[in-house]
Amino acid sequence: TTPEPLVLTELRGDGERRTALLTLNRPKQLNALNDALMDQLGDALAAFDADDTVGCIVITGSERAFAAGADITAMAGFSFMDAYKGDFITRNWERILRVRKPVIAAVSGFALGGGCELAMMCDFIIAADTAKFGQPEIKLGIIPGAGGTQRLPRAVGKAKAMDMILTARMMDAAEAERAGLVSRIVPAAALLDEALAAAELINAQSGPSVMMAKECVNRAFESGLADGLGYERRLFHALFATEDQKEGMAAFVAKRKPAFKQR
Ligand code: CO8
Repeated sequence: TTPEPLVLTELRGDGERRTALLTLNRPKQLNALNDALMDQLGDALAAFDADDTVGCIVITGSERAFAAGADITAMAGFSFMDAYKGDFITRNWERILRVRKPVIAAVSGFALGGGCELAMMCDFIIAADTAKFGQPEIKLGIIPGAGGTQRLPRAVGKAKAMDMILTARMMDAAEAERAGLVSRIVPAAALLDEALAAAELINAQSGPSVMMAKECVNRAFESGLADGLGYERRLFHALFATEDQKEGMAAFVAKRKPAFKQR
C-alpha cells in the first residue's frame, strides 16, 4: 500500500482559474513538519505555481493544528554538523518564497515554531477564532530557525516579538489580529470557505497585476522607501503594456465586469 501523502492537494473553484488547496496531513502529530512533508509541500507549490489554470494557493492544516512546529523527534539527535551540512532549513523550507502566485495560510488551532514561521512565509494569514500562534523554541533550548526572529518583529513589532520569542507565550487569534500578524479572524467552521472566497477574488484578477503587486509588497520589506517606490513605479508603468490593463479600464468605462485573460 502506498503511504498516505503528507500534503493533500486538490483544485477548488469553477472559474477559469482555480485555487490549489494544500492540506498538511500529519494530524496525529499536529502536522509536525518533517523533511518528507516539506519536500512534498515544496513540490506541490512549484507544480501549482507553474500551472496556468491555477491563480492562487491556500495552505491549511487540521482543525486542531495548522502545524505545531518542526518535527522535534526528527531533530532531537542532530549535531551541529548535521544541521549545518544538511542546510537545515533552507533546502526545502524556502521553496515557498519562490512562488510568484499568492499563497494564503488558513490557520486553525496551533501555529507554533516552524508552523508559525511557515504561516508567516505565506502572503497573508486568515485565522480561525481558535488559532494560537507562538514561537516556543526557547523551551527546547534553541531559537526560531525559519525566519521567526525576523518576520515576527516585522509583523507585530519588537515588543510583542521579543515577548513571544523569549517567554514562549502564545498569542490568540484576537491578539494576533490586533497586532497585525493575521489579516482577519473568522469562525472556525467558516475558515476554509473564507480563505477560498478570498482566493476566488484574486483568481478573477489579472495574473500580471497580481504577481507584480505581490512582488512590490514583498519589496517593502527588502528596501528603503525611495528604492521601494522606484520599484513600484517601474512595475506600475510596465502594467500599461498589458492587454489586461486595456480590458480593465475599458470595462470600467463601459460599466461591465472585466474579463482578464493574462496569466
Ligand atoms: N514535533 C513532533 N511531534 C509533535 C510536535 C512537534 N513539534 N508537536 C506535537 N507533536 C506530537 C506529540 O508528541 C503528540 O504525539 P503522541 O500522540 O505520539 O504523544 C501529538 O503530536 C499530540 O500532541 P500533544 O499530546 O502534546 O497535544 P497537546 O494538546 O497536549 O499539546 C501542543 C499541544 C501545546 C502544541 C504541544 O504538542 C507542543 O507543545 N508541541 C510542540 C510545540 C513546539 O515546541 N514547537 C516548536 C518546535 S521547534 C521548531 O519548530 C523549530 C523551527 C526551526 C526551523 C524549522 C526546521 C525544520
